[in-house]
Amino acid sequence: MSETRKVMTICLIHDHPKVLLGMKKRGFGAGRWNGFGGKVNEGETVEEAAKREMLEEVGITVKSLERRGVLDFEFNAKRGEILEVHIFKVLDYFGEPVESEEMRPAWFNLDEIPFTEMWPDDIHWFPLFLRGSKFKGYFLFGEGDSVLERELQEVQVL
Ligand code: 6OG
Repeated sequence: MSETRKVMTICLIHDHPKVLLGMKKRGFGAGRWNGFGGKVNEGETVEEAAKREMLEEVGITVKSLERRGVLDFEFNAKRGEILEVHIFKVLDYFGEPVESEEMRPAWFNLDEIPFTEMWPDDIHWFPLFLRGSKFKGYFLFGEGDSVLERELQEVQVL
């Protein structure tokens, strides 16, 4: 069976003990808290896309970032269409979070991360992200918020 891939980004700012999330106001994933990001455009590197989305969605200029995870997502109802999501930690930035048409930002204490209002994969990889690991994984989603298959491993190199 042929496979298509959409490459996407998620950027997270972890200023201990808080993490910046955004409530997605429209489109895919609306109503969930998530990091900031979107699709990688043609002619753009994944890092460039991650920085562009941070500026567009929350008004933050990213000076440096580090890739920390790559996750493949697939929906049972749409087998063969993989969302390849690259997860970055923002290391250095300037600006303050500003609400956009797409996202309403808020800082969360690490013990108050709203996992029940996030994509169901997040509860699995957030702990790895927060403790500084790099990781790779695959999640297959079924109806509603069910996860039918899940693989997640820490890696040294992505
Ligand atoms: P736009 O469609 O707004 O980008 N995204 C996911 N994030 C998590 N945690 N889990 C998923 O499981 C996701 N699927 C997509 C990637 C969509 C944004 O949502 C993220 C992008 O940051 C299925 O361009």
